[in-house]
Amino acid sequence: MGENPLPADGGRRLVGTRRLLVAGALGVLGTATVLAASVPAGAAAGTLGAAAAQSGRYYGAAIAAGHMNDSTYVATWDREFNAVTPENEMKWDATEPSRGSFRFTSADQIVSHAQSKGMKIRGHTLVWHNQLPSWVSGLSASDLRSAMVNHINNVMGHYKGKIYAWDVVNEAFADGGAVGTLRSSVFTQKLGNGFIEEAFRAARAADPNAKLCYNDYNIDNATAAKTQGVYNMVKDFKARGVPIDCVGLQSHLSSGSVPSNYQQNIAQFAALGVDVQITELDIGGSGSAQADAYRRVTQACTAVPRCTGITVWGVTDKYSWRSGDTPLLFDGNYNKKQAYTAVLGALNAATPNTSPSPTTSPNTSPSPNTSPSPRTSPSPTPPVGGACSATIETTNSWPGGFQSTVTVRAGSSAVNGWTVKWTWPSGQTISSLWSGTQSGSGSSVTVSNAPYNGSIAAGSSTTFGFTANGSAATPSATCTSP
Ligand code: G2I
Repeated sequence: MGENPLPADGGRRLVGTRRLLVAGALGVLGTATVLAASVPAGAAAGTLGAAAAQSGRYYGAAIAAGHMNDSTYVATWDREFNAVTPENEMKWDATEPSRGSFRFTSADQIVSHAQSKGMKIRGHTLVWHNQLPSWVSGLSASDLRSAMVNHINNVMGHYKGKIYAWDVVNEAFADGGAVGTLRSSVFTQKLGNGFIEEAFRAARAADPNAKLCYNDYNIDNATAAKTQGVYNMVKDFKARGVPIDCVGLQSHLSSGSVPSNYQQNIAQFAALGVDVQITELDIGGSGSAQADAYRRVTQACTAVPRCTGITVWGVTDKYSWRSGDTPLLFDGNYNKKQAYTAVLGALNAATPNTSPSPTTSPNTSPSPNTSPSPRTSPSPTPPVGGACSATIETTNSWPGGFQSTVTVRAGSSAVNGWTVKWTWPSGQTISSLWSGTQSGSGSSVTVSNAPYNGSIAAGSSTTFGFTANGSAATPSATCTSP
């Protein structure tokens, strides 16, 4: 794979040497410059976001909440970019450091700022072997499956309706080996290769309006084995109706290493019926060589209608994860580099994107989950007053099956342990259940809390979920607490 300068682990070895220059007392948040408004026909736009918007695309940057006290950082983000990806704040170790307890403070900081500026937000990332909290690796297979689905439900649920596209699974393919080889991870070891599909199905149910992406590095060269593996997976998902809407090319590159078939690569993925996004672009180098490489990547995206946007992996070289390579568009003093001018010119030269893609993939086959199915009304809310109550909501359905989320809510006092019961009206059977413990069989269902979600504060709630065979139903459920 000649195009990528990074080691086989995606370059994370570089991270140890990376210097996180924490912005010191640079003052309060900058007064944000309002996102550039639309550009009159014929005029060249003066910022990356406004230039990209002319052809219906976005231009984003990875942002770290820890740098938001640097007013120039925030001002540059606000002025130039109309999209954002939280660099680390939505990862599993950040959002669920211990099982079942979720923390969104840092990610929320980025999301609310982005929303206040009308930016698109990319969610990064739900299932990845890296930046995983240590408790995940100790789980049994069934526990891991339930933890993965629960993680997806909670993180996507928290941001439901706010995220343009989610990197559902990140970097699952191996760098060497035969086409289609997955990297060995806790997910492949315990769940098998089907974990990717399981994650995408759960993700569609959790937020039917977010685009669901597979994201990876070293898949920039159209003919490389790793690229072909991802290509085959996407093709297979589309053929079988597994929900997938986009492929993210991370594109951590260096000057002179942009593959000659880079545009063809974007086009070949797009031809499978998915969007393509350049998700983590940075190109090591300087001067005109770096500018040329950035120009080529930009032109490759704008030449393919379904390449919907570009995100650079940081604003300034100062805070880049590979700052020694000076790979970004602004130098350490926030000066525009030659690469910046090249990108702006290429975006301004793009012809309008005439075929904006639908938010999620159209329903192309009768298979489950190819498109969001409307949520049905939840079961009637039982009176709260007792120790706890439970409501069942259908979150997805397909011919012969459905998926539900059950919300268990504590009444006016805290609950320590709960049991939810209901009766199926017409022969439904549960096929898999997560974040709860099922007992009994037949038409009467009994589910008690999992070891980690039995305690619910007064007035708060927790959820468990399941998939079932039969036609979607929302029977009323009872909840008892010892
Ligand atoms: O490795 C580059 C990127 C490859 N694709 C997936 C991306 O999520 C990944 O991003 C990088 C972040 O840019 C780094 O900022 O992922 C690294 C971790 O895999 C991030 O580095 C971590 C450091 O390892 C931690 O020591 C540090 O506490 O950043 C953390 C927060 O600054």
